[in-house]
Amino acid sequence: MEHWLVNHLEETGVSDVIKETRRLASRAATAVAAMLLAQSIGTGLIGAKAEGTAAVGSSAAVVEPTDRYTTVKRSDGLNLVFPVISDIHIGAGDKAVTKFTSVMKQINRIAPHYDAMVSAGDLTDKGEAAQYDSFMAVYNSQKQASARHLLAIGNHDYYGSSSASRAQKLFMDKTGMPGIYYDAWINGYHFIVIGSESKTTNGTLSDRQLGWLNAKLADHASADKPIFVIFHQHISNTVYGSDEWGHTQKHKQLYAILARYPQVITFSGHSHYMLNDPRSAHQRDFTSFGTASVRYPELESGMAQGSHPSDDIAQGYIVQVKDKQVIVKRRDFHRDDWTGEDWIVDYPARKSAFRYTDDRDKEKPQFGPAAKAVIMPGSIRGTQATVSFNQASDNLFVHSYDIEVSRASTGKHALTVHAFSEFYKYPMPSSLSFELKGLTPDTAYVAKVVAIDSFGNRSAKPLAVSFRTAKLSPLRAGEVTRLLSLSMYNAMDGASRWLRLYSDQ
Ligand SMILES: [Ca+2]
Repeated sequence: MEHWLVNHLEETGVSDVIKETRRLASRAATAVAAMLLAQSIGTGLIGAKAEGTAAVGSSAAVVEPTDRYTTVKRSDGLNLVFPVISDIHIGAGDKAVTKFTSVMKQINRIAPHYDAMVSAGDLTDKGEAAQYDSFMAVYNSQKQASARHLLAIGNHDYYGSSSASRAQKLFMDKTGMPGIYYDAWINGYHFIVIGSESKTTNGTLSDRQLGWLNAKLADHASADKPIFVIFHQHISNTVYGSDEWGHTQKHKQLYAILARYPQVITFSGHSHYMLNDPRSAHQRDFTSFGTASVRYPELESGMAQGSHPSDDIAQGYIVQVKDKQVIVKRRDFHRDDWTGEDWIVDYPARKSAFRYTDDRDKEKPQFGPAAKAVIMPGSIRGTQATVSFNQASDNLFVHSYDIEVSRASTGKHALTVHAFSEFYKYPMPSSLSFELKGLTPDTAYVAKVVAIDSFGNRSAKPLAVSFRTAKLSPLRAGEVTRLLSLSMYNAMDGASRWLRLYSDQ
């Protein structure tokens, strides 16, 4: 198959690809590698024809100038500047267009001369033609015309079409992208965009695409220079959010292909998990960054505050590339400001020098000497009370708290509340309050508050407070009147029609 392809390419006169093919073939040590190589060539150049669809492929392979590998210096001394955003979800409410417009304008102000714009998928909420039109209307009016544009497809971009191939064609027709996977060289740096091939939430990658990626990565790969790989779904078991929202179909194969190149930097979205958390930068065999979301943020489920912080939040990155460093600057677009320290990847890339490893933080959070937990005055009822406490601090990041409530007499566990530190608020509140519900009346309890950092380290010394729930007593007349009028108010809609609230009683 491989020889046939080479012959075919010779006949069609694609000489630089033949050269590249032979170079790669000479490096292919195993039959598996040779197979991947053959697949990669097939996909990159004739895949669309072979597949019977125009929905995949690369336009960059044969049209780039011969000096595309040479680093180009910008006038400001940097080698490359590019914003990375994702999860714009045009169509998800009126706010989507407003926020996208505002983000693009802000980017133009803070990065007035970027070399490329990167978006890691979910351009639209339902992948409908009209949503793409809205997206492109904003994009074309705000984009920097001299820059390159690298847009990835996300699972939501599939939702409006009757088949995957139709969705892919619509994506390409509307955005002008050459495929759902393609590569580009910009200022001498290699960008590779890969794309899920179906609407599945966890992503779908074919062996063909993985083979193509495998071959593309080898093209002039050097530990001196980053290779930027962009896709929608995080690879499972990498960045923050990848455990709940990661790509799980061929994540091991994808990971293994990327793991051969410590200089790789990936950008992925999908989870909408906020980039404040240090786990949004991840290094094990290469570097990964979670890109949060322009449209709306999301966080872990099972927490007291719910998993959707303010809808107004919008985040992304501005990336600066120097000779020996890539600097990833975190942007809170909603605050029009940077957030957290910049993330830095050093080159030449060496795994031993990685800063953002899974085990980077062993230091426990701790409460300050004056910190305390109290029961809010007047909050005690028969079955509940409200605890309030001062926030802890950490060398890196206090992510959340466990509030453990147990019976004072027996020590028996009664309730655990998991709660965010509300790191998504600015400024972060210095103290937090939570209702402790479902308790037994007239019972003594102890509530202990444990602080937890992003890496699971728990404060050694919890804050503790003792309290006793109230005895249940008959309602007083005034209280009955208040509760009744409140219920009646809630039972009528704006047109004063009685709702069904009482009809089932
Ligand atoms: Ca820590």
